[in-house]
Amino acid sequence: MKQLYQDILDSAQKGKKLLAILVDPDKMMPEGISSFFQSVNNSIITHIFVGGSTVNDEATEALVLEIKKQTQLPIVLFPGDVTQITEKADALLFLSLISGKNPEYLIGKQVEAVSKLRTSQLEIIPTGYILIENGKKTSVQKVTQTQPMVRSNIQHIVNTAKAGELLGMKLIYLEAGSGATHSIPDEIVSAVKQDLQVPLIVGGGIKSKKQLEMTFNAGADVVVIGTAFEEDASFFDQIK
Ligand code: 1GP
Repeated sequence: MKQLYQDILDSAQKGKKLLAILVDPDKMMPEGISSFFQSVNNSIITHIFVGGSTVNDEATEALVLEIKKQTQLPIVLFPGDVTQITEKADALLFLSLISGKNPEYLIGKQVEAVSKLRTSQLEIIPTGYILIENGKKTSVQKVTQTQPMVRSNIQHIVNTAKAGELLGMKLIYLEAGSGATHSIPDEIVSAVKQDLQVPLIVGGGIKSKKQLEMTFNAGADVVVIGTAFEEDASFFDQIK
C-alpha cells in the first residue's frame, strides 16, 4: 500500500512532527541490531531511513530484511547510489541533488535507476535534496563532487527549494551532511518552510534534544538523525 507520503503530508498539515533514524548499512553491526532496534521501538522514532554514501552492493537489501524482522516502522530508502535500491523497503526517496551542478546527481543516476524502478512496488517519492555548508567537507560533497550552498545566502536556498517544489518534487530535504559540525541553522529552516507547500525534511549534525526541538520549532516536518544514535546509545533516552 503506497500510503507513506500521504501519511507524511497529513502529519505535516496537522503539525505532528516525525523523526527518522538514519541507518547506514556499512556501520550497522549484525550482532548489535536486535538491541539497537529494541531501543528504536521504545523511542519516539517514526521512520527508518536506510542509506549511506559508500555502501557495498547488496548490504542494503540484507539490512532491510533484517530491520523488517525487528520493527514495524516504515523503511524508507535514502540511497547514496543506484545499487542501494531494493524492493524489500517500503519507499524510496528519489533524490535529485538540486543544490549542485553535477548532472550525474541531478538526473544521471535517476535515469540509471529506471530499469530497477519501472516495475517496482516501492513507493517512489521525488525529493529535492539540498546540501548546505556545515563547517567541514562531508561525504555527500566528496562523492557527488558538488559544492554545498552557502549558509549566508538564505534567499538563494529558499529559491532553490521552491524551484524543486515547482518542478514537482514532493519533499524538500535540507542536508548539512552526516556528522556535520553545524546543523542547518534555524533561520534557514524557517525561511524555507515559510515558502513551501510540500513537507520539509532536515538532517545532518543534530546531536541533542534541544537541537531537535529547535529544528522542529523552526519548521522541519521530518528530522533525520544518524550519528547521534550510532555514537551514543543513551541518546534514545535523552530524546524521550
Ligand atoms: C545525513 O541527515 C542525515 O544524511 C543524518 O545526519 O548522521 O549527522 O545525524 P547525522
